[in-house]
Amino acid sequence: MLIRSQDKDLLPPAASEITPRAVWQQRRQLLQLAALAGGASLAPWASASQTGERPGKLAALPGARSTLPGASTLEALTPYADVTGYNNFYEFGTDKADPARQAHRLKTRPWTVQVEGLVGKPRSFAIEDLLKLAGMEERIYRLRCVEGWSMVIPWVGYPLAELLKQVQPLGSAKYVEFVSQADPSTMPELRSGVLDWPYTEGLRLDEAMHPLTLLAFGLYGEVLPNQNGAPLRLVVPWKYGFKSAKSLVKIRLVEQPPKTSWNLAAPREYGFYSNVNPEVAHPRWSQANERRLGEPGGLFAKRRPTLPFNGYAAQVAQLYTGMDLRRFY
Ligand SMILES: Nc1nc2c(c(=O)[nH]1)N[C@H]1C(S)=C(S)[C@@H](COP(=O)(O)O)O[C@H]1N2
Ligand SMILES: [Mo]
Repeated sequence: MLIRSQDKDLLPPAASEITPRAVWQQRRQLLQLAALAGGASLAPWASASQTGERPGKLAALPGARSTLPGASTLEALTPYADVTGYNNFYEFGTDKADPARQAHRLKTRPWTVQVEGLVGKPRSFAIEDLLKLAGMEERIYRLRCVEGWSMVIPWVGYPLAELLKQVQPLGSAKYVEFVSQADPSTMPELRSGVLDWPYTEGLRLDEAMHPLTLLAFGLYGEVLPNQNGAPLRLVVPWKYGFKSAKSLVKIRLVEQPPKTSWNLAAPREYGFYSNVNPEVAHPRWSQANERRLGEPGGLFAKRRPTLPFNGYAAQVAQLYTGMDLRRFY
């Protein structure tokens, strides 16, 4: 492995890729246990960068481990190979292996993100400026896909609120629309009518401002692989994965709920809210449990129960007080 000088201090001795994955997973668990036993001051997990994880050989993007409630978990990380090899990024094809095969075509430089709409200071941000806008944090979130599988991913990023504050949302702004890159010269599936392109998603403004809502630039201590939504994507851990739009080019503050690609494609199946909810079945399948990718046993591994709000109820349930979540699915 080529160790560039800027990366050196990220790598504790003997923790390069020569350490087999099983060993560092185990070491990480030991560190977690030690931290737990040691009590208060240490967050109960070792950050990906601290354990020397540089599994993708992409540019380093370290993040200080977040101490925010909900931004950690003791569950085992999903192996890098699954996080980067089993993806939904329909612009590059609908097979789970297509993004890893095709997304190398995505051109992530130059890259700008337009932040506009009902804001006092609309602005276009170069990716270089976005990378410096706020301190990078590492957060370990569960990602639950509406299709019934889940992963545990160490993301690197900062709260979306940090970016939104820069543009000064007006009082009339109630929702936020997120628009992904749509470049027919690099994204083969744009020729198909499988979704309305560009891929568009939306959140209520208070959801977008919630401290758990992450603007992610990296995972496993490195910049995002293209197939995971480089150079920046949304991660909303309490909602089904499709709310977390990849490769963002536009963020627009608006008064009415924006139209979203999945809701347009199948309104009965994909609502605007899409909070993870084991009690509301998808019209074609139950959402009561999930398969954790990368666990021993593969397809035959025991499925685990899906938790309300994907396990983040303590942090986010109050956003929905008084709402009928069967109606607003
Ligand atoms: N632009 C775009 N963003 C997207 C998607 C997509 O097809 N296009 N798929 C979504 C779905 S369904 C999921 S589950 C997550 C998957 O993220 P991951 O591949 O990084 O695990 O990305 C979401 N963001
Ligand atoms: Mo998904």
